Amino acid sequence: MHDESKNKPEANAEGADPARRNFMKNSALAGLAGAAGLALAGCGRKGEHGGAEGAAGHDGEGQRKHGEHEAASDHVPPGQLDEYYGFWSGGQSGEVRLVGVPSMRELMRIPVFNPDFTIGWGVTNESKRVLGPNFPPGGDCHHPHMSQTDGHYDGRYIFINDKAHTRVARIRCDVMRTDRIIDVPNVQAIHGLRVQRAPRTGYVFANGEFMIPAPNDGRDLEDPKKYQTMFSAIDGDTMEVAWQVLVDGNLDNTEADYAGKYAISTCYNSEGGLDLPGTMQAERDWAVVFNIARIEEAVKQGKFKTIGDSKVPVLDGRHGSALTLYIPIPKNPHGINASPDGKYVVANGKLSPTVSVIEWSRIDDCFAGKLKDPRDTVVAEPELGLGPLHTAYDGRGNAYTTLFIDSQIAKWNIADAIAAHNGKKVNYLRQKIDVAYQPGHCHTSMGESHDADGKWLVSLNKFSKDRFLPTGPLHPDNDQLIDISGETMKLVADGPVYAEPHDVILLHRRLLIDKVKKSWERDDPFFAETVAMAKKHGVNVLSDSKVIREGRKVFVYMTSAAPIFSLGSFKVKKGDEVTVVVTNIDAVEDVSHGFCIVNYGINMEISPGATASATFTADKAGVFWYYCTFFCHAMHMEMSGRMLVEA
Ligand code: K7E
Ligand code: CUA
Ligand code: CA
Repeated sequence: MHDESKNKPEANAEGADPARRNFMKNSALAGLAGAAGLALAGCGRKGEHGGAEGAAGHDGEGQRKHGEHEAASDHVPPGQLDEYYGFWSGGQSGEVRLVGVPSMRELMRIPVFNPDFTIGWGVTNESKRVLGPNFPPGGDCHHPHMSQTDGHYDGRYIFINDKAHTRVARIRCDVMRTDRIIDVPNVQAIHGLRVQRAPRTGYVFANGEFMIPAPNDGRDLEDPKKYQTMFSAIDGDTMEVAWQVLVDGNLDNTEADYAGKYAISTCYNSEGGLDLPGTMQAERDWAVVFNIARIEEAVKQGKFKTIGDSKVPVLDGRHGSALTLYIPIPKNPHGINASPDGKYVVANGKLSPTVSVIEWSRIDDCFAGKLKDPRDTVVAEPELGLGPLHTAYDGRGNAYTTLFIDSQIAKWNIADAIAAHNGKKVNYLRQKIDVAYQPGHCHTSMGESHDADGKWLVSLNKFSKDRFLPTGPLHPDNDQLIDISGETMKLVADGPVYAEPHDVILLHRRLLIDKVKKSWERDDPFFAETVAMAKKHGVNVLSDSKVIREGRKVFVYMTSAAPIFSLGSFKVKKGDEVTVVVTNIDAVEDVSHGFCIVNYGINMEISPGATASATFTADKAGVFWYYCTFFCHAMHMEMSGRMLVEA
């Protein structure tokens, strides 16, 4: 179905056997369509190379034509810094990872929804204040997005969704730590998540994916017609849900414009189906646009209801509402991505080989009544290949769309796609490059902002299959780095990753390099509550070593300075509730300590300037050593002490 001989040398590198590529493609097709016993309607290809005849998509030719351009190197010499920081979603691991680009070196992991013993996330009181007292065992995060001001990344926060437990989290970029996690009421499974770009973030937009009864308290179980979902706007400063809009259908991915006027979400289940075939009935589902000014006005005028215990204003944005606009899109659309020039937003067809290019200004016209048919907001619908999922941009007018089933990325030109839509004989397809294998998101450097710089593209591939040494039945994902700085895309590197990064943002280091703190400030809110507790006990955490008893509660205060804890031992009684508070008074950059109590399930990281605490019940009598877990000093092994628990 596809001439593999055109593959560029890098795609034919060792291990990328064309026959296997076809196998992957066919099995993915079977998985998508076969399971439902349905053909991929509308997926017939006009030619070998998608919809464009005589395509420059024949990338072998393209490469010869522009052969001067050498692929940029991913090599970053020892001691040199990467030019970009990537925030990788950790998917069902629940964490976020900080990765250097182009080296693809992992710099840090930031626990978000997952317990993490390295830093005591889920162990320390400070983390439990973020996670909540009864935090669930993990999360499923897909979409990390940095706060913006006027369409530029502003380096304040990363926001990320948790599909598994219907939550949204915020990560502080100055200390790379999660500082807020909230539950979103009235919906189930937050999937799509984006930030308001202008005037600033502002709102964080979050899609409730699955449709449920309202309230979901046991009523209407067998009455799917009553199931519904909502679009939520969260105030990114207070982390409170500002309002919710009830929609028809479900909600998949979401995106915001560059003017601060709209958010837009894809819906793949306009049918209200309860199973796979049920969601694949309609040739078109839709993208729904949310008119932010009108919604805010409706909230002000009290045109909302509330559901159950939640106080969040819920507005009706179903068909016929003045708050929303439903734009028909083929078929089961998935990703939705705004172009960095602020003019367009592209809905990716998934079960249609097309993407739909929507012009924001025509959405203005639609809401103003100047355009009657919402479909008239679609100014191009280029055919790109099988399984378009997500689109990224280079800031030079080109778009890059992942083709899940074809295992390719299609580079296409937006202006030419619009011209072709208007009947001009132009070829919008620039190139297709093979990736290994089955890409979900792709992302370009600075590509979700006005500052899209078109240097790098990362393709987040779900399957790695034969690209790496076997790791047992579970394979790593494969993130591929592609140089997009020239006319043709060049595959530069493969990087195995633990499941499952859905999405990533690539930020120039200038956004963070001077803003990230190298030690904690003493008045940091992250541990302010713990310091306030100490103060109430008359303890100065920077200098005092004290054991304070209040009935069955014991508070143990100590400092750490390499290589000693200020308390060599402390004594409690079996059954006491013990709170250990450790303050790292080492002011030396990078001298972090850990505090682990053996056989007690306690470990916490205490970086320079930090105060950390953990509370537990001393339920075992005996001698229990505590020790430092971060190798901090030549005498690190000796950095220890004894907790004496009296029977
Ligand atoms: Cu396509 Cu959750 Cu953005 Cu996965 S989503 S790929
Ligand atoms: Cu402190 Cu090791
Ligand atoms: Ca559908």
